[in-house]
Formats: sequence, C-alpha cells, structure tokens
Amino acid sequence: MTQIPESYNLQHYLYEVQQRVEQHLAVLLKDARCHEKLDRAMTYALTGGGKRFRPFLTYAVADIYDVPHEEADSVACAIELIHCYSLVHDDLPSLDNSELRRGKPSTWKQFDIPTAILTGDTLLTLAFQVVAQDAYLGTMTRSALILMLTQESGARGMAAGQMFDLFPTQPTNMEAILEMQKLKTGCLIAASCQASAIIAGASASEVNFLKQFGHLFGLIFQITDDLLDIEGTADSMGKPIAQDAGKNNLVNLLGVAESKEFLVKLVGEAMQLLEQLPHKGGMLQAVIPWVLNRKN
Ligand code: GRG
Repeated sequence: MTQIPESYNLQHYLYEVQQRVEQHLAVLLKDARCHEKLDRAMTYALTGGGKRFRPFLTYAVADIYDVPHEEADSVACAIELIHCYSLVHDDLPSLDNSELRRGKPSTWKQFDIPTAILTGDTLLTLAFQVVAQDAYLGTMTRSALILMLTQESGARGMAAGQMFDLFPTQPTNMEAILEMQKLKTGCLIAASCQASAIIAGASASEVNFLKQFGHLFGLIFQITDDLLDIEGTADSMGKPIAQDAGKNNLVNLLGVAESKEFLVKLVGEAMQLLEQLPHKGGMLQAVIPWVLNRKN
C-alpha cells in the first residue's frame, strides 16, 4: 500500500485493507487448524462480509507514523479477531439471540451453541497469539500491544461494556449510555487507533491522543449504527432492522433528530482533533464521511 494519500481514493484503500487482512487471516486460520468443525466455524465467523473497519484505522494510523504495513499486520488481524469473537458471542441466544449476521445465519445458528462459544473463545485466544509471535516486532512492542489489547477488550473494556448493557448498574440516562457504549464499542475502536502509534514508539501523550480520538470516533460509529437500525434497510444491513427498540442507546433516549444534532457536534470535535495530527490524520479524515454515509 502507498503511504499518506493526498488524492488517494478511500474506496480503493478500504478495498486494499480488506484484501490484506483477509489474506493474513486465511494464513492464520490455516496454521491454527486442529478440529475440523471448529476450523470451519472459525473460518465462517471470520469471513464473509466484514467491513474490516478497525484494521483500516490501524493502517491509517500506521501511515501517519510511517510504520510499514508489515509491522501493523499482526495487530490489525488481532483486533479483527477480537471483533469477530465479540460478534459470535453477542449473537448467542443468551445474549442478543440474533439468527442473522452479515446476511448469513449467525455462527450458533449455522453450527450450534457450544461450537459458537468455542469459536469465540478460540478467535480471542488466537488474537493474542498472533501478536506474541510476530517476527516483525520487538519483544517490548509485542508486550505493549498485548497489554493494550487486554485492557481494551477485557474487564475494563469491551466485555465490561457488554455486561453494563445486559445488567445496568445505574438508571438509564445519557451519562450511563455514553459510558456503556464507550466500553462496548469505543474501546476496540480506540485500540485500533492506538496500535500503530505504539508500534511507532510514539510518546504516551500521543498514544493517549489517538485513544481519545478513537473513543470519539467509536461513539460516532455507534450512533450511526443505531440510526441505521431505524433508517437502514434489512437488505443492506444483512440482518433485520428495527431490532433495537427499547435498547439502551442514544437514539432511543434522544430521538432521531436530536441524535443527528449530537452526531454533527461529535464530528466537528473529531475533525478538530485530526487537525492536530501529522498530515491532518490522512485517511482518518477521509473515513469520517464514509462512516456517516455507510449503509451497513
Ligand atoms: C464481549 C461478547 C462480548 C461482546 C462485546 C462488541 C460487542 C460487545 C457486541 C457486538 C454487537 C454490537 C452491535 C456492537 C456494537 C458495535 C458494532 C456496531 C458492531 C458491528 O461492527 P461492524 O459494523 O461489523 O464493524 P462488520 O460486520 O463490518 O465487521
């Protein structure tokens, strides 16, 4: 991939990221083969329609810091593995009970519940293995990345967010919803934004800056997702729409019009943050309109 695109086409960049991640994931899956049914379920859960938006963020930040994409590959794949695990587990009958994901039966529906649980477990475990064994990165960098991934996905990150969503510990108000969504969706997006800065050896304040940007962007991503549940179509979403009625989200709390106003404010803040980055954030700037206008 080329570095810091001026007039570089976003769609082309997204496509290249998808191809790159999918090639790497295919190799990882091949190397991980052990139990035939588990292998098929892992392949099923990882392939077939994911936007690879989180790896995109990791490569976009790699470009800002002149990190060769080879050095970002393992963490980009690790984040996608963690993302796919979360979707497999989230779809389970005892969580979201979703039968469709990306236009196909969800993993538990296609296989069975025990296989889906073990598929999620295995994808999560593989994520850490991939970074731990990355020959492009030094020991300190690998360790820093693994620590960051555990923080963003675990007991004070994404898994906690899912828990607060299922079992709220305070009345549902704007503050509680923002905190829950920050953990549930924002942490993994924040991880995607920090990863390449860690690889580049950026200062703690620079890494933290990208983390804050990631959280803002995560919120933008989540609100657009909640709006799509109301305004999108089942065809483009690959799952039934209007499934979030009564759920703890900002659009249900504020209504569509006010949520859109809030979104405009968040986008303004995100653009301001990007102005402070080298190359004004490069592809990160270009992807904001894409997130706002996406159809799935
Ligand atoms: C720890 C089990 C567990 C779950 C964590 C992330 C999560 C909580 C659950 C996934 C369900 C969900 C609707 C999360 C909100 C974030 C979100 C919009 C996910 C969908 O991400 P996309 O649009 O998916 O990037 P694709 O299909 O493109 O990969």
